[in-house]
Amino acid sequence: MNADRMKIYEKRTKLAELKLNKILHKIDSLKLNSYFISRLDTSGCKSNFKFLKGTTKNHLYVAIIAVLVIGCWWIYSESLITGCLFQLPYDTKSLFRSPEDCSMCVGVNDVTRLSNISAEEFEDLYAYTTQPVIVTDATKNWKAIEQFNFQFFADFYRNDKMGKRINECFYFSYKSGFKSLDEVFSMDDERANLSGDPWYVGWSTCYEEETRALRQYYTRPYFLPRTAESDMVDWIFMGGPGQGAHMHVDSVRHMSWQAQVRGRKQWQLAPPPECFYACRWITFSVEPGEILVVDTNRWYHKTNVLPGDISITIGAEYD
Ligand SMILES: O=C(O)CCC(=O)C(=O)O
Repeated sequence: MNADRMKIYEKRTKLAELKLNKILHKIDSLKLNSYFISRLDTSGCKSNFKFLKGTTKNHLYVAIIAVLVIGCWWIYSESLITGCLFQLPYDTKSLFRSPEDCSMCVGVNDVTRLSNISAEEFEDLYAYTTQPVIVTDATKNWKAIEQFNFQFFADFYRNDKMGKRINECFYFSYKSGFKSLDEVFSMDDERANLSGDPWYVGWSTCYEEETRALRQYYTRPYFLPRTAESDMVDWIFMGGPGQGAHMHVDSVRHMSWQAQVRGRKQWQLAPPPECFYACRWITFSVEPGEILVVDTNRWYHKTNVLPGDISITIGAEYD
């Protein structure tokens, strides 16, 4: 700053100081309280915060209200299908997912039931689409159909087969109250036989040897595309009638299949909230021995075990 500008600056500061003192004296002599001071008309004052003035300020308010309205609508529409206003932390992912192109669900009104389909045809028509499909003849000769039950998994995880190692990867307790697979396989016989408090749990395999050991009881579904790979992780869901998974959307890497090894389970698929007015909800049940293929990353889904046997499913992702 040069000397002249410095002088002007000092002069202006002095002047402002004098003016301020004058105003303070006036306020003092008039004995005004803070309420009156706060109501003084300061519209003549110059402000550097131009973005907060006049129409621009109104635009800011409108923008804030619009963001709030859109945010509330989004949370509300998510809550319509999930039944909860907030689901933290697992489902927060769904709040931040990018909006769907509703062509994923327009015209998809039901599940398609198939049998005796070649891997090529399945790949061309269904494998990577959003059309949910049930293949009815893909678990023939699976030992799992005969042998999977509560006791099988209790022995598998508690006894020698897994070297007493309890799985600690993904575990979903739903409303069971069991905090770990260890607790699941320590439940009393009454509850395990579905005569006590209802329960439903899900988990993924964790170790290659665990997946390999389980895969001796089932094989890769014959209809999957020949080039499709599955990683060494399988998913198991097990529990009694009236129980199931709450409405949610997944954030897994690939498409997946799920075989209904025992029991019957009802599925409800909901379009993403932004497609509510363009698409329909779909409800269907999967019977023992059937395999469901559905894109759970795009369809919101909820399950409910139907009356009768315990429901046990096994599934995996494929690319
Ligand atoms: O099978 C179930 O009950 C739930 C399955 C599920 O939520 C999923 O695969 O994402």
